[in-house]
Amino acid sequence: MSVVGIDVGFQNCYIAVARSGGIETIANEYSDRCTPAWVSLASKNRTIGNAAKGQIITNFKNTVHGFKKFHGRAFDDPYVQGEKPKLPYSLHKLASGNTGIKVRYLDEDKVFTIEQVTAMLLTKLKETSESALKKPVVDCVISVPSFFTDAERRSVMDATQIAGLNCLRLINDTTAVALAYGIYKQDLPTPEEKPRNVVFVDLGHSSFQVSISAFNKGKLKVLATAFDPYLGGRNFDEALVDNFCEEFKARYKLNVRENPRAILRLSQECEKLKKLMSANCSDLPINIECFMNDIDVTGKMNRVQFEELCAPFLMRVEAPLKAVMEQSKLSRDEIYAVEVVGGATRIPSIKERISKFFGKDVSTTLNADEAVARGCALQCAIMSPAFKVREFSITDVVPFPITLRWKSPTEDGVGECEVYSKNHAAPFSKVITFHKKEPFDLEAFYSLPQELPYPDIRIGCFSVQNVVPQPDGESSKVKVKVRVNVHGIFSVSSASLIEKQKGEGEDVQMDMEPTVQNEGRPEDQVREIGGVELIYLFNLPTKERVPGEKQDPAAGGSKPKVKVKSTDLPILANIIRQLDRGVLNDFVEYESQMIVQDKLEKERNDAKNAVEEYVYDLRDKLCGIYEKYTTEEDSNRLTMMLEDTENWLYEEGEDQAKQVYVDKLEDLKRFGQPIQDRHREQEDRPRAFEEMGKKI
Ligand code: ATP
Ligand code: K
Ligand code: MG
Repeated sequence: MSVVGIDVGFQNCYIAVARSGGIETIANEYSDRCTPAWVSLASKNRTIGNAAKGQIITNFKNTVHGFKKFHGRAFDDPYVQGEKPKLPYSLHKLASGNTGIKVRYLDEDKVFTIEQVTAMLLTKLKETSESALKKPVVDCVISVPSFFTDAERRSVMDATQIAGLNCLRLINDTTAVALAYGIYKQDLPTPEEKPRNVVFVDLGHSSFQVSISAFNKGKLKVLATAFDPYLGGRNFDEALVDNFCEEFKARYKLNVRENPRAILRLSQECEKLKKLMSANCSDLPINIECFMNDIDVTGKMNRVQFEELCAPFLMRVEAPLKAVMEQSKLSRDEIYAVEVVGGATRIPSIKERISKFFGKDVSTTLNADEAVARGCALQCAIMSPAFKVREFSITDVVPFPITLRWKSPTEDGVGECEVYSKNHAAPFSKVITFHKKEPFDLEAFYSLPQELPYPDIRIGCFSVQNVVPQPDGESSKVKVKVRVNVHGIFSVSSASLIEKQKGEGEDVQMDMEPTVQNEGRPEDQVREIGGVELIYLFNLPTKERVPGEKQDPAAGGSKPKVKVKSTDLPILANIIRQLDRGVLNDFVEYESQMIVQDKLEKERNDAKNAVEEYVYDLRDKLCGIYEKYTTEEDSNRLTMMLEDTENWLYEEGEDQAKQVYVDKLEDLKRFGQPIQDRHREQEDRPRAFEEMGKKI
């Protein structure tokens, strides 16, 4: 079983793994611990990560990046529409209404779903982990922003499945960081003592997340989260790009906006400039040669100007800090530390603002780039039976309140109940008891539209089927279990019809409460809402309860023993924006075909490179060390052959099947090998004599 944690960032991905020595962040084949979230499609293969980023100028229409926030989004979503004109590649409205990505791949126009694109990236990250661990990787923990809704989380889960990964938990970025912070701390307060409250701030490329966690020995409880889903390092890059577009228009009469390549180059340079300004206050230059129309451009900026330019974004730092403090009901002196991570927290004025708000210096004890991935790997290690990890339980929160609504033709009106309040503990299951005579629908939605990062408040509709009245015509008791699972995803997970058994008195109470021990807050145990009971069932911080597991009504002890018959009811779920399950399976298959295609293309290229290398190597040696092992005539003939092959490689031989290159190499070797052999023999002879000498 593999223990792998993956931070899939909007811009940068990191992988951490557990090895006997502990948790380690691993490097990819470029010796880079960061793999860019880029995917490039081409006529023969895909390139992913660092290599894809290298394609941005030459193949910009088919090089996809900045796609993380298209998960679970409708094409018509204002965010998607806002991004569209900024992207060098095309977006496409899928039949489902979801956002697709249109590219040319294998010389065909193709539309990929966002799940497929993320799966491509995950395939790369999976391969990187596999080559580091030298074994297949399936199990992993992956991070998502804490503000990701159900639709977004489900979409990421589907991507992991397409990539052949088994995601044990989707963990919130800031929760992963909290785990990475807390698990090694030896001096945490005991469970009886007042907890240590720590604020975690993550400002990445696309978003700003803040959370407060309360730590005691062996556990952390997230108290509150707040966010600005649209504030990140990219806003600062964009502000710089806008600034220089204006400047270059005035100075050089260049319409940069009309040239996607130029915009891409300018963005890269602006990001570099932004990073340099984090370390320098003085004027810094930006120089781009042959920028457009053969014109070289230059510009400059210093930190004061930068801060002025970005003032509207800097101003947005405070609101989430304020919101998280208000929700936690803590005062500033109850905050033990403010830990910051994420690349964009390196901007000095961001740090200043955070530290000013809390009235204390921010701590940077965690690795700003790798803490999320490390937290993911730690969570994976905790969940893995193969690893022994210090007990550490995590209780996370529900980011947006969730409400259930139902109607029935015989019941007048609509019933409604908020099943999860904001910051409710998660994962968490509850049982709701209905009194119904016929099947009914439960519609789940987010009850505070103004808090959601997108306009669609729906989660899904769950139809509880096969409900029938009691034999006496009365309503039946239907127990419905709802839960927010370990990934932070809501569902109506099971339903059962409770029947009174024959021979029981009318006054005998049916079991009102499941007998499973309630670990929730006691005051929440039972609530009556419009004739609907809401029972908080249990709160299992890390492990999921087996779905459909039966409770034993006799185990309660204090309750009268009542005979009831419980029948499981099927639930038909219609989830918003979810990929069709059949289509998902096709995508799994298609991803593996693409992996094979990439592998074949790599082998073909390797075979071609082998011919090329052989040509250069042999030609050099023919005029050098091989000279005395061949006749002039043979040497000339072979040199001619090599030259022909070189020319062939640039023309007809540029794009051939693997076997053609293999055969070509064989041809050359028929002439080259004997020379090589004679050379080796000669080299080996003195050595052989030496050996013999030793023996004698
Ligand atoms: P997200 O968390 O939004 O999904 P991400 O995880 O990919 O995005 P990070 O890797 O945490 O983002 O941060 C990347 C951002 O940090 C980029 O905008 C990058 O330019 C910025 N950044 C990195 N180093 C510096 C620096 N020294 N000064 C300023 N900004 C920096
Ligand atoms: K990251
Ligand atoms: Mg991040």
